[in-house]
Amino acid sequence: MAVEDVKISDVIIKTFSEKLRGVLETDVAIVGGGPAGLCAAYYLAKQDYRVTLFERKLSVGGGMWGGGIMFNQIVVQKEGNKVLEEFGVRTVEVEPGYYAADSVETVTTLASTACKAGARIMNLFSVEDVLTRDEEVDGLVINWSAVEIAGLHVDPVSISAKFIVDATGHAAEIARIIERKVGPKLLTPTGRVIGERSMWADVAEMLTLENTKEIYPHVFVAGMACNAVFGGPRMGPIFGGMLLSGRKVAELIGNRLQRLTKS
Ligand code: 48F
Repeated sequence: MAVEDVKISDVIIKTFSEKLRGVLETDVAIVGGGPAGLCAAYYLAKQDYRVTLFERKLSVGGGMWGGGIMFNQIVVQKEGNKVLEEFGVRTVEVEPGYYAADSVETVTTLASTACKAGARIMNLFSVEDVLTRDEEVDGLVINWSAVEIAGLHVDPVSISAKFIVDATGHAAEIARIIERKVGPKLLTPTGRVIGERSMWADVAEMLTLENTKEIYPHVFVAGMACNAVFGGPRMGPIFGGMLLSGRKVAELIGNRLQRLTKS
């Protein structure tokens, strides 16, 4: 059967418009499609919540593709390995307690599993602001990354979300937007983003998980952004903390959504 060029366009425009309209109201909006964001998306979608993940770049995966110094291998510890096993990523215990995985297999499996569980992944979108009612954050302001990159003067659109996850990595962009625009009212010791410290993998892994929490009413932080917000160290190419943080934020928000449904 011959295919008509204009019909191909029509199918794309029709289905994408439906997809975009479908994310206007979401239970959880995740900003950033690195390992923490992808993991959070999967565990929330698995609980049947409406989850939308916005990723600025063409591809999701964040800092995982390149492993360490572009050697496309990642390392996780025992707890992180259990998460990878749940996703079906193949790992090898190279030294006791040090598991290695192929970074490309890991990213693609996390993304595919999150999509198949029902998470909607919107790549090429940048979150440029939060939506506020007085001081309450109840959504996000989104625009095409191409608009941002080209510096075009084009207005964004908004989406509403019951909960938001800042999984933007080192930049902690959502926390910084709230600090700048709403005020120094983050749930950190100073009310501000404290800023990431130098490399110390052991402490960083522990603190990433410990600091996966609510940083402003209805706004949570996950992954490397936890360390930027709460002043934890960075950790290099060990990714267990990212995966466990994504799973933890999904549990925390899942509990809150459950309480909302009951009340
Ligand atoms: O940086 P990233 O991979 O964050 P993560 O999930 O994992 C951190 C590790 O990759 C690594 C590490 C582990 O040892 O230290 O750095 O915490 O992924 C963050 C994603 O968020 C996107 C960005 O393009 C990246 O893919 N992002 C950042 N700001 C925005 C955004 C924004 N405003 N809107 C949309 N996407």
